[in-house]
Amino acid sequence: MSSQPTRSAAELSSVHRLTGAYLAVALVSLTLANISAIYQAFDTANVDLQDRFPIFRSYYQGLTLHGVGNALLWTTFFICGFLSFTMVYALRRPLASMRLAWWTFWLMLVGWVLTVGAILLNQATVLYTFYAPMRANPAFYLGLALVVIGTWLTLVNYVLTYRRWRAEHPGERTPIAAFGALMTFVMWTIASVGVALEVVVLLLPWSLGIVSTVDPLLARSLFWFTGHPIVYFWLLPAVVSWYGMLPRLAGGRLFSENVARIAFIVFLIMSLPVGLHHQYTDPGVSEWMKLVHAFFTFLVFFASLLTMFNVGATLEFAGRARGARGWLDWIPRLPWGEPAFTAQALALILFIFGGISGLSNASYNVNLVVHNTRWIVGHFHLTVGAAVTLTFFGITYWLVPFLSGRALWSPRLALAQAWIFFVGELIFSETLHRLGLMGMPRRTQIAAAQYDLPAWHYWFNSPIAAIGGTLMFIGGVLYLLNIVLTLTVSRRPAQVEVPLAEYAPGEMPRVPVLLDRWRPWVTVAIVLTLVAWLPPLFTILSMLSPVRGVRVW
Ligand code: HAS
Ligand code: CU1
Repeated sequence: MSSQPTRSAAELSSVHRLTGAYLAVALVSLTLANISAIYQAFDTANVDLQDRFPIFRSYYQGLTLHGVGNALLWTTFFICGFLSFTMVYALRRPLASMRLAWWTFWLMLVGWVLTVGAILLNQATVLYTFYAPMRANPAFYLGLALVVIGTWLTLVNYVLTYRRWRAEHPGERTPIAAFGALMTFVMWTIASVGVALEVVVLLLPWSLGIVSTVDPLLARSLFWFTGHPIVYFWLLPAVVSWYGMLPRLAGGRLFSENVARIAFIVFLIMSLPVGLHHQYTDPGVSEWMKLVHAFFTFLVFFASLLTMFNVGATLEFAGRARGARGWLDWIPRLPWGEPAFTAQALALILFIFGGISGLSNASYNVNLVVHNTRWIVGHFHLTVGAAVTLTFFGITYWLVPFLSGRALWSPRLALAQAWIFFVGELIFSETLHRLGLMGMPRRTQIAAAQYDLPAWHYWFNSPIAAIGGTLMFIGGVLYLLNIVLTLTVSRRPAQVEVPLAEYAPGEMPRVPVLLDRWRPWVTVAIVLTLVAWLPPLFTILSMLSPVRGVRVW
């Protein structure tokens, strides 16, 4: 170990209940969000489950629950739990304030109840992007605002924790997992200013009736200021696991800690100035600024390419350490019998395809073909739905046994679960990309739409998507089942260690000082953000055309 453990195991364990509480809310979000998943999968195949089993008031209420519950709540609560745990164990000291941490959790839970309550009561059927002028109940916006404030308080706690650690360990390099956890929250806190302004200045006063109109383009643009970097807020915790924990799960060492740091730094400085790639088709935004955001998008892509190289090399070395000699036989030598490893390895494989479709989206002219079609749905299921979610599944497979002291109820079921989800995701996303190229729209209940193309329903197209979606659904159910049975039925004690890298004193990676600094990189991030966002926001502000709200459901 680099630093002598500064605190006893008992002191570190103060974070366990907090992490468990966040995971519990994350799992409830995932469960609720995916009740409607099967409705959507079947809708692609032109089968209207909503009509036969109307548990939702409309297809779109279910779709809102799906998007908000998965993309916004399952992710955020999982991340707060997992990264708090990671900070504590990587720095080997408790959080600066457990009292603040618990207040933060309760605040976020109140936000969760308001948001989910508004959706379940059919008062916020506005989908997860909540575009104005669709107007939700104020509780929906207020709830989301509380969740965001909770993430800011989480950063405050991490920074205080980090400063104390720094005072105790002058001159030492920040362990990579803690570095990544901090990066995630620093990047996110800068990024979330956009959606905070949107909600507090525009949407909340408007939904409360304090002002009567809202400007849709301004609201959308503030949304996408946050809406692109939020995808990296979801991804970076997975990257923390790939760099900080997967190497040990695979039986090896991270190939290059410095390349890992450079990737995190690129994620920090390039995640923000790219959001206009979601608005290529929007009028009222200069074409030049769209082009600037397009080029910056190619730069942020680079951070994931570095990750691909670094994690790929790490896994190859791990396989060779297990005796592989040929070109590719390191792959079967990896610990495929270990669910915590396998789920994350399968996530990585799916992320390669998600990256490819991301690159197509980012290309200005290609985007015009795929924008607002099912292609985009295919893309984000491979990224947040697969790379991130399968990685989180893998993390749970060691974290829940560690926290509960009970061995995973069935490792074999967990392995089957990861593979079923992987195959389902492959089929589902491939088909959605194809349907998107045929013009099948997204955010649309196909089974009730007035327009339809016979080619969409050719057996190889939409029915196959429904099969893929059903496999993913089964994968989700098996995951929940295993976790619940672990917590209730499993009697064997867990034999799990936190898979953070440990180094003997002479083996520490040598890290240039600049790769362990904050101020220069945060400054670059803020400057690039201002350069990329001030001009379009000024233009939009100079030609506001506010409208009244509508309730479309
Ligand atoms: Fe995206 C739309 C561009 C990544 C999520 N994206 C979305 C939406 C979501 C989303 C949710 O430019 C829809 C938003 C909405 O509702 O409208 N995206 C990109 C690009 C990347 C990218 C260039 N997206 C993500 C990630 C997400 C995510 C990550 C969630 C976590 N995306 C776009 C664009 C749009 C968009 C446009 C707007 C489209 C439109 O018109 O609306 C890149 O960052 C991707 C980089 C990824 C790679 C892959 C690296 C691969 C790795 C795996 C290594 C594998 C190994 C294998 C080592 C370069 C690291 C190991 C081998 C073994 C054998 C185990
Ligand atoms: Cu994006």
